[in-house]
Amino acid sequence: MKRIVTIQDISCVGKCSLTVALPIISAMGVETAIIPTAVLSTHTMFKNFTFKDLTEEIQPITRHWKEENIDFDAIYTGYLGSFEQIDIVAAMFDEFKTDSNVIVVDPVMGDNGKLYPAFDEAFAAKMATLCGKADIIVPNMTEASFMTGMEYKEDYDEEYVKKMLLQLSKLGAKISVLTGIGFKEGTTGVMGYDKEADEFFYYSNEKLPKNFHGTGDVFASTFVGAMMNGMDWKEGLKVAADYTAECIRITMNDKDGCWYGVNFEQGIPYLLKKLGK
Ligand code: PXL
Repeated sequence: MKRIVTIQDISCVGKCSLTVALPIISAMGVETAIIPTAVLSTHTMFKNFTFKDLTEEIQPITRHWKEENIDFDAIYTGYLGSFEQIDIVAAMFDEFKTDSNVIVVDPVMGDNGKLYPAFDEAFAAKMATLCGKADIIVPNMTEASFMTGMEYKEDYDEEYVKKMLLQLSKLGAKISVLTGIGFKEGTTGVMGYDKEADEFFYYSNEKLPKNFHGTGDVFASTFVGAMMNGMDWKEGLKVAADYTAECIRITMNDKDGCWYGVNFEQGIPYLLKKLGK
């Protein structure tokens, strides 16, 4: 069985970060180790959330793992809370990188042209350095624009997206993926660029008329799980995009669907079918 580690916060209520990554990747038949970087009562879109930083636990945890000779087929990072955490995670990449494992960085920082409350431009510049140490990065247009200095646009064409991917690839990762990209009314999708193969790849779905929090985490987790099931990055993107769309569909059809996250749990059978399980 493959084993991955995912490094991000645990928002106790909110269906994002670890409460999404752990169940989804585990359900895909992949052992999922975690490093919780902080404990929050909810994600930061709620008011008055509590926050306990766990930065000082990260190095003791990884040091113990080294003593136990534990290694990982993938290292996947999501929401990180501070400059110091990024430095520690970067050092952890150096320690746990092997010739065969894959490092995926989702530089979770914002959406719809704005950074989340905890972040500023200096943090985005720091996150760009972590992206430089990854094999694959999966920002949305907002995060990419803050990391590349390119303008955030809602109205863009294929040429602009390709230009942004080329800029992203200069940060250092082999494969750069932009999420939430639609070229036609009523569609949304992902475009990736493999700089060694000099190849672009685009895949789209119907754009559903509602946005939910945590869909980026559902997408990135599924993408990592799909690659751990033997899919290449392009197949992985398709499965992740399809499952994310299905989760939104299920949530919209649920009259009790909540505002703060998607019903990814009820989409698990769909996901497993996609994997042929
Ligand atoms: O879904 C991304 C995310 C993860 N973790 C925390 C968040 C957010 C988005 O707002 O607040 C704590």
